[in-house]
Formats: sequence, C-alpha cells, structure tokens
Amino acid sequence: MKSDGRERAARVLFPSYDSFTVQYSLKNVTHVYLYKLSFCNFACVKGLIVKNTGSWYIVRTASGEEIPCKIKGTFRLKGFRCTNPVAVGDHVEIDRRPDNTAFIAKIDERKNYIIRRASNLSKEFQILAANLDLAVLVVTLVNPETSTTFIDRFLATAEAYNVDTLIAINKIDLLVDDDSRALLEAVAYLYASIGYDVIKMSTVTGEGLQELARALTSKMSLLSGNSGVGKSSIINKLVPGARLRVGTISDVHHTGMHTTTFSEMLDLPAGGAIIDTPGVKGFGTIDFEKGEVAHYFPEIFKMSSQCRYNNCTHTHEPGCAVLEAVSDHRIAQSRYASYLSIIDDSTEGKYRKPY
Ligand SMILES: Nc1nc2c(ncn2[C@@H]2O[C@H](COP(=O)(O)OP(=O)(O)OP(=O)(O)O)[C@@H](O)[C@H]2O)c(=O)[nH]1
Ligand SMILES: [Mg+2]
Ligand SMILES: [Zn+2]
Repeated sequence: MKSDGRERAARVLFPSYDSFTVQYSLKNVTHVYLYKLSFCNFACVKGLIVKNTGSWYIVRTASGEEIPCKIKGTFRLKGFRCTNPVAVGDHVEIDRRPDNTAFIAKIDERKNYIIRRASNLSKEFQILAANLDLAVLVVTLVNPETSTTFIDRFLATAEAYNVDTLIAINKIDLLVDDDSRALLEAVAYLYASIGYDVIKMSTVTGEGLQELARALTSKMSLLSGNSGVGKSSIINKLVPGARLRVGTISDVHHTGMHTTTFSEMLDLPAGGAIIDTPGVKGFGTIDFEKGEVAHYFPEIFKMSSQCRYNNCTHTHEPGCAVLEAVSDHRIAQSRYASYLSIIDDSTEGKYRKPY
C-alpha cells in the first residue's frame, strides 16, 4: 500500500482468509483494490503438504522446516463431504499463531488431482494427491489380484483429471508357471496397446526397478493401488533410508492388511518426489456425466467416431462401432465391462460395489 495517506481513508470491505478489498475516493473517482494476503504478512508462510496423518498435515516450507498444521472447517466442496480437503502435494499458506499452533489458511489452485469416492453410497470423497506429474498405479496379478475394473476406474479418473498414468505390474517373481506368465504378457499388452506405459517389476528380484526410477526422475509422482501390492516396498527400494512399514498378506484372502495409514511424500535421490498412499479397496468415480465416460477410455473414444449416432452411448444402439469392436475383440471385453460399470454409477448416481 502507498504511504501518501490514502490508506487512512481505506475501508476494509470484505475480509476473508486470504484477501480483503480496500476502497477510497480521490477526486470523485472511487478506487477499489483487492489486497491479497496483506494481513498475513506477519504470520503467513507458504509451503507444500508432505504428509497427511488424518488429523494433522505436515507442511514443508521453502527453508525445509516441517510444520505440523491443522485445518479449519472451511474447505468444503459443492455438496460433497471430503475426508481430506487438503491433500499431499497441495501448495498452501499457513497461519502461524503466537502460541505456536498453525492452521492451513489457503490452498493454492491445483494443477490436477486424483480423487475417488470413499465408500458405498456415501457422498464422501477422498483426494489421493494433488499437483501430480505422474500417477503410478501399482497392480499385482496374484497376492493380491487387482481387478481389471479397479485398474480401469483408476485410469479413467486419471484421464478425467488430466494426470498421466503408468502401470507398474509388481510381484512378477511370483508368476512362475506358463499360464501366469501368459496372463502377465496379456495384461501388459492390453494396456500398452491402449497407450499406457507398463513396467513389469519385482522388488524381490529387482526387475523393472531401474526402469521405474527413470520414469519417476524429476517428477512429482503418486503411488496408488490395492493394499498389499507393494507400494511401500517399492519406495523402500527407490529411496535410500526410507524404511517405510511393509505389511504381510493375509493367508486366507491373499489381500493386504492396510499397513500404510497415511500419505507421505519422499524425495527421490535423482530428483523429484514420490507419494506413498494407503491401499484403497474400491475406486468409485466422481461426477462423471454418462456421455463423457467414453472420453476417458482412449480406445473406446477413438472407435466412437465411427458410430452411426453422435450421441451413441455404446450400449444398445444400431450401427455402434464400439459394440462391433467388442464383439470382434478389437476392444477388450474387460475394458468394456469397466466402461459399463462407470456408466452404471452415473445412471444410478450411486456407487455400490467395492470395485
Ligand atoms: N513376492 C513379492 N512380494 C512382494 C513384492 N513387493 C512387495 N512384496 C511383499 O508384499 C507385502 C506387502 O507389501 P507392502 O509394501 O506393505 O504393500 P503396500 O502396497 O504398501 O500395502 P498397504 O500399505 O497396505 O497399502 C509385503 O510382505 C512385501 O514383502 C514383490 O515384488 N514380490
Ligand atoms: Mg504401504
Ligand atoms: Zn457407439
């Protein structure tokens, strides 16, 4: 603000968290200025969310200091309840109080994020991470078996929210017989042919680790997937000294035990950072219009230009090129089933099954 005395006539019109408006009149002309963060000059610090424990967020400032912060109950989004309105990867401004408590006062606009519906029928959603260069979906064909519906729902969401995705098929050391090897090649081929990067890997044999490390260099990446697929094990191999807790696989259900309970960002030795997240069971999609779902399945979208009708939903219409391609096996049945499952969500406005 200028120091010519004008500020004495200034009036704070709309105080808010991060800005206020000042109005004054000079020679019969009214000037209105929006001052951003002016009142935060003393206490406001910018930083990056590097850890989310559920009730606390750890914010790393430019000087490297890590400050535990709470949030105020003001970050709500249109009608949905969010289990974590602030996510790892968010750039924020925090308000430090004299009593040494700190609150997140503002979230900067996000470049992108990955979001899922948290549970059946609820309007709750969860932001897995924000401001990503890459989302790595870790999947396994055994112990546990990742369903194709889960994979496809994740990929469609990443397409919708503009995040590049890489599929890491982990635990390939367990695929020893011919049938399992053939399945591995088929899954890898399916997703590579659609245009996704696929890495076949094992933290036990070390296969694929270098390739993954190269793909992550200088990027902000998220690791996501079902519990027990080896996300934390992968990070322990990539980040010297990480020592993240690694779980066991249930003997009965061959599923993970939800070992990681909070999201955490770790710096990579060659530059960039990786975010470990708790395993997720289902992947409910958010906010998709029925007509736009096809846009998030690249091979279905490509084929849809040849459908007879512009507004074809690819479910029953005559002259549907997508249905034809599914019956000719040019589009995988599993992908089409996933497409239908998301259409079903949008139709019902509900998310029932734990995909
Ligand atoms: N055979 C085999 N086992 C692996 C591999 N990678 C991880 N594991 C094992 O899989 C189990 C689960 O690994 P975690 O790293 O805890 O899995 P996670 O994805 O982080 O699981 P959550 O934190 O529960 O989401 C552990 O017993 C690991 O030792 C692999 O490449 N091959
Ligand atoms: Mg883990
Ligand atoms: Zn069609």
